[in-house]
Amino acid sequence: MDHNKLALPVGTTLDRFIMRKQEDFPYATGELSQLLRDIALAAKIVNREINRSGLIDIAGAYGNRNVQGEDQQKLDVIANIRFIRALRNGGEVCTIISEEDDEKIQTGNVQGKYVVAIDPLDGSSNIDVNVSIGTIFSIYRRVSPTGAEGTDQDCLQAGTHQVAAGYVIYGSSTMMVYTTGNGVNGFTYEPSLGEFFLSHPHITSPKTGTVYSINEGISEDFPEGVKAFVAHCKDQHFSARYIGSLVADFHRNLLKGGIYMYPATRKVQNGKLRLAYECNPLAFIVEQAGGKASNGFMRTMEIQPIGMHDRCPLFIGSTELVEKAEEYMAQYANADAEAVK
Ligand code: AHM
Ligand code: MG
Repeated sequence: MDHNKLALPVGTTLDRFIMRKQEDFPYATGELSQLLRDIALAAKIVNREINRSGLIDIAGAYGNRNVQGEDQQKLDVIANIRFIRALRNGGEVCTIISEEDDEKIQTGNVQGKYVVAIDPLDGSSNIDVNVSIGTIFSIYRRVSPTGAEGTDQDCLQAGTHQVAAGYVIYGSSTMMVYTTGNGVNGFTYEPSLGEFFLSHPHITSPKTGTVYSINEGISEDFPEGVKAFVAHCKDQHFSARYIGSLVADFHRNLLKGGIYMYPATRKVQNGKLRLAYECNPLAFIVEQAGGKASNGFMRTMEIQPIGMHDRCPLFIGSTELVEKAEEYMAQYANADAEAVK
């Protein structure tokens, strides 16, 4: 009897995969590996909270208290607490930048060699309506010497200095996708085993696609270059797909081909998305998968941040589509510059 057929192998766990990758670098100390495992553990806990959120709301519907008598907290706040706790306990991270906190967070681990920028739960307006949401993270090696708290300089590095980046999508299944600069791999969560398993090895993004993702409801406020590019997409009979959850829109376009855009608008003149923990990590992933990320004029990862919560326009996805969008942006650059004066 073929025993393999009776019990099919379950595959490679995320932990094992991270360990194997570390063995490829003989001088690696294992700290980055541990840090990735810390993030995966926090993601499992957040996944559990998200899956229960409807039930918790029912239990806490009167007076905003849950069954334990604790005050209800919004899921994005809970996710923030979970990730910060995991990173603090892990010991590898000296400083964290989080979308949920104005100031940088010092973990107290002054020997930690890494800085993490994180959006603990992106797409929060979708939480209450059961639509996919995500966590996005970016990892840098600190530039200041260990032995003291992380500095502004550690936190304000251009995206090209990222050593790893990834996202977790809490969707029809939960997945973690990450890169350490050597390709992109995706892992699907198996809830009954409590493990992420390698399900999408070596993700490569199609060079082009037929999907564009943008909030067209505010198209009157778009720069002329974006209006012209969207008209081009329509001429080509592309499909419009926009969930309003960056990770979900990005993930679909990464796998199937397409472009996601959040341009500057009249209301948000630097775009809405944040460079450190939304644009740069996804830019690192898309480039590693063969795609492209730009602010319309230059490579996202080469932008020098000035503040930790800087915003930046984002055009991200299949290379040919991002390049086409950049062509239109260049063509209308003068008209757009006049319009904002
Ligand atoms: P958030 O960080 O407050 O959740 O906002 C980011 C989200 C993205 O996930 C999404 O792509 C975008 O905002 C949607 O914005 P809009 O509603 O303006 O289209
Ligand atoms: Mg966000």
